[in-house]
Amino acid sequence: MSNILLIKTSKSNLPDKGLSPPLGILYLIAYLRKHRPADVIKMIDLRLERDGGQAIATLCRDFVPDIIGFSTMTIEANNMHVMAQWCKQRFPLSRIIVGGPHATSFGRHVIADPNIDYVLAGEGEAVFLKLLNAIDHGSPLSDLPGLSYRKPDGTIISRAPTQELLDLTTLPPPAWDLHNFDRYTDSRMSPISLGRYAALFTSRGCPYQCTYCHSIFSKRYRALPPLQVVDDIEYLINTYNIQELEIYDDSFNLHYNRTMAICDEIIRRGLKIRLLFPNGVRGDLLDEALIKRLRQAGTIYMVFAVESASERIQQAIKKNVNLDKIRQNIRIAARAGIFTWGFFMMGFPGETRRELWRTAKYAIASALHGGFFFIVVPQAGTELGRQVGVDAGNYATIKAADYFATRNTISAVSHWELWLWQLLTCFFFYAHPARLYRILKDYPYSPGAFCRKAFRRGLVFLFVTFLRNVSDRLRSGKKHARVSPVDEALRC
Ligand code: B12
Ligand code: SF4
Repeated sequence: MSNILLIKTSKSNLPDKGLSPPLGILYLIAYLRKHRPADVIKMIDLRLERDGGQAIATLCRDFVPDIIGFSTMTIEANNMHVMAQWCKQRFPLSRIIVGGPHATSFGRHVIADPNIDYVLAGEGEAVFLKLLNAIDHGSPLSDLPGLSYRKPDGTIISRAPTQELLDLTTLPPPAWDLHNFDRYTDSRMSPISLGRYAALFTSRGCPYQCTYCHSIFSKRYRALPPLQVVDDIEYLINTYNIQELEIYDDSFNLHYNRTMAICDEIIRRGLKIRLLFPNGVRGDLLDEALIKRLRQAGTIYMVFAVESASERIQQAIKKNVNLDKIRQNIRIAARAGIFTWGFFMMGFPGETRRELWRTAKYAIASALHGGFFFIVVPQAGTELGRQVGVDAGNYATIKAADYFATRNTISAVSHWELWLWQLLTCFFFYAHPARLYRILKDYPYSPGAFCRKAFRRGLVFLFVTFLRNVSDRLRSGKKHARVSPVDEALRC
């Protein structure tokens, strides 16, 4: 039996407005409860706290953790190292373990921190359980997949993530009883939604090969059967009074019949739920019948992940979506009453003015209600990261890679110009009179809610991003006028 404390890290000590339920931790807890019922488990989400150390100290007033697990994205890495040091000083006998996307990208570098005992990469549930059992029994750790650790002589051992992936039907739903839904109502992934919500993964993994994408859950697609998905949704509605559900799957609509069956079952049971897909759908796998069924099942918001409207870039990044089909499906979805959003990425390797213009034109002329125009940030552990040399060696310089600020460019234009493309595309996209009219007409909530959202999420965000870009421009302008693809891609 162990006392376990799981911590969702934050990127700063300011409460975060763009967040979502800490699903990674909630899944781990549910799994541990099933397989190690004697453990006492506590959790804390530092994104909701102003002073992480103080919050942990309060939580651990009568609780000495044997195990402290951090769930961390790369953008939160600095703060995680600070918190790991704080925890090691306060609880010197605790074992400190780091998991999550950052551990998956940078395992060997994270374990170089002497305050951290183990790093676990990839899908966490089964290997975390194995690690805890091995620690309890003093068994050897050398064959645990995904584990990085230091041997007593200081040598670092680091193993590739597990290929023995979980059968999702055996995975208990997230430990929702530990989640304080009220504290998350104001912050979420979807820019438009309102009300009490939960988030769900109905499948893990994605078989496509997009070069910029992570592979935390591998390239093998595993999905829950439709009835189990709808049981989970019904449970959330009945037990926690959920009005909205954000679905974060990497490839929710990969299987047409499964998607249709989920909608049919929601409709058959008469569930009152608003569905949102803020992590995107594969837009060219939809058709009119499925879009209309998704709408009937309660879908109010859907993101189409287009990324680039240049055929050359689509091939280079191995996304290979059918751009015409997506354009057509956006129109169908918008007409069906779904608030449609687009994901676009600007600044792929060697991307030219002409290619940036194609993407801007595609977005502006589309029937989308809204869109995000992200700057390409190569992630470690991805094919794109390897192409531009973002893997080993850059760790010390990585602080935050921000999709909304161009501190670097790997494209064919300067970072100043790339920023201008992002800014102008955004401006002409949102200043389009037809789009403004459709936003006001189709917004799924009240006009008052629209004004509050537009102000808080839209204008404030744009203003802050603008200031951040200007300050980055001034700082980096002093260093280099034009940026080399590799090291500068990560310089903050
Ligand atoms: C929802 C989401 C968001 C939400 C909330 C993120 C959050 N929870 O903090 C929002 C919209 C705010 C967001 C924003 C960003 N996101 Co995001 N997001 C996601 C998304 C779609 C789902 C995350 C999730 O809930 N996963 C479900 C759970 C079950 O998975 P998990 O957390 O990975 O946990 C599993 C394992 O990692 C492991 N594990 C996790 N924690 C622990 C802890 C221990 C101790 C152990 C042993 C194991 C373990 O076990 C878990 C179960 O198997 C992922 C993509 C994806 N499919 O995962 C991207 C993802 C996490 N985001 C990513 C990025 C880059 C960002 C941004 C930095 C983008 C940007 N530049 O603006 C921002 C930064 C946000 C910030 N803090 O400022 C990257 C992270 C890459 C990295 N190396 O860090 C991902 C992987 C997508 C990608 N592009 O590759 N994001
Ligand atoms: S970007 Fe989307 S479609 Fe491409 S591999 Fe990642 S999850 Fe799959």
